[in-house]
Amino acid sequence: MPLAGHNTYSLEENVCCVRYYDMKGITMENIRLVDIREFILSDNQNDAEKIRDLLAEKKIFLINLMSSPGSGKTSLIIQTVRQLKSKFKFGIIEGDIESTVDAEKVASEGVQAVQITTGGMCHLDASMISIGLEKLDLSTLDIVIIENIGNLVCPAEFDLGENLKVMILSVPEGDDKILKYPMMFSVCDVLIINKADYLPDDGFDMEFLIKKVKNLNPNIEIMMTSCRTGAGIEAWAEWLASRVVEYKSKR
Ligand SMILES: Nc1nc2c(ncn2[C@@H]2O[C@H](COP(=O)(O)OP(=O)(O)OP(=O)(O)O)[C@@H](O)[C@H]2O)c(=O)[nH]1
Ligand SMILES: [Mg+2]
Repeated sequence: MPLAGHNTYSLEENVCCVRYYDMKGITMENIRLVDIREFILSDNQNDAEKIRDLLAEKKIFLINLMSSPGSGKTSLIIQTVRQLKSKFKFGIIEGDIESTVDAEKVASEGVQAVQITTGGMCHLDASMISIGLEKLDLSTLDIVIIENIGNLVCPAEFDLGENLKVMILSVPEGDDKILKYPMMFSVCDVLIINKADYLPDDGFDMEFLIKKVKNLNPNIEIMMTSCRTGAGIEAWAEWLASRVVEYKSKR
């Protein structure tokens, strides 16, 4: 049976969705399907468990920070470090496709920083984090923050051995990202709505967003910040500090 073409279906009244697939001339008889996704994810899971064990032994709290490009990941790391550096020692693993720009910014705050450049891959995986951790002096650290590649899709799938998955959504991105990238919202422990200095914004319906997020992920913590004005940063830092203290006391 030829698979070429597209199919059309109705999503809601008045909305027609076209799902396009371009496999001209290919038939089921000449396709051999090799699903490597499961292998990749189970390998990753093994690496992630090793990281979790290693860091538990050293009482280091690991945060995986994710968002679209430009939502404020590096800015939030800098603000968090400034708020908490008298209490905790930080190490930062920066993930980017190219450049050392973000590692240079966070290192200028006086923290250990490692830049991982993936050269094109759109997410970090646990094997990359293991390499990054080798470059940090773990004996001196309390918290490691991973700044994942700016992307709301692939990073959601990869366990990095973290204790906390945090995502940032910035106000200018719009309130509809929950509809387009539900997986990211469903796997995270914390949602930070950043660039709150853009509020009020007629195009951003906070009530709608929070209702949708809570329906999808009832246990998620939602906080609002502005890395520009500093609003909400203290509350976030205090909340994080209490989580870290609790984690360390149980190890
Ligand atoms: N108005 C406003 N601008 C912000 C805020 N937070 C960050 N920015 C600005 O947004 C831009 C991107 O911030 P970054 O912290 O570099 O964002 P990022 O998520 O690390 O970006 P990538 O690493 O490129 O994905 C910078 O110009 C910041 O100064 C905020 O709360 N309000
Ligand atoms: Mg950044």
